[in-house]
Amino acid sequence: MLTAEEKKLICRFWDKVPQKDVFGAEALYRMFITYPQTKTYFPHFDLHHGSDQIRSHGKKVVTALDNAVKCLDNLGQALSELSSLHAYNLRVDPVNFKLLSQCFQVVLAVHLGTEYTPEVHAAFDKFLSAVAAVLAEKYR
Ligand code: HNI
Repeated sequence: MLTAEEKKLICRFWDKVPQKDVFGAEALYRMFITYPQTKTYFPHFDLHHGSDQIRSHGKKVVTALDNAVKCLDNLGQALSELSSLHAYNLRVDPVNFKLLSQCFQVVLAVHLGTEYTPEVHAAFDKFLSAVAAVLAEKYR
């Protein structure tokens, strides 16, 4: 459960994050390089750095996160369709959500430096865990 203080931190921070689409693509690329097993879900993608598919998918992921930040009080409903998609159609092993979350946080830390304070880091980590929990909740 996110506290009221954490929700405030997440919203304030997310508002200030520049070029979110680029960050989404960078997080995906990092995931593919650091955890190559994640590439198995994207056999139909060109996984080279900066490819159109990585850029466009990065944008989709970030748009979903943006929507989630706007619905922190009701993540389950906000992500319900995506949860069904990942569980029933894509069948992504839920361990992978943690991997993408971690990569996304590295991207934020690299680009935002001191603005990504330990408090923001902690709140954002909790937020991404909550998103991952919703995306994985229909697996059983
Ligand atoms: Ni995920 C499609 C959001 C984690 C594999 N994913 C999507 C779409 C969104 C999305 C949005 C596009 C849906 C649509 O077209 O209707 N994915 C998210 C979010 C997270 C996440 C918010 C976690 C924070 N997805 C992951 C992970 C994997 C993953 C960790 C696998 C390693 N996702 C996929 C695949 C697709 C996908 C595969 C379909 C891609 C395509 O276009 O064919």
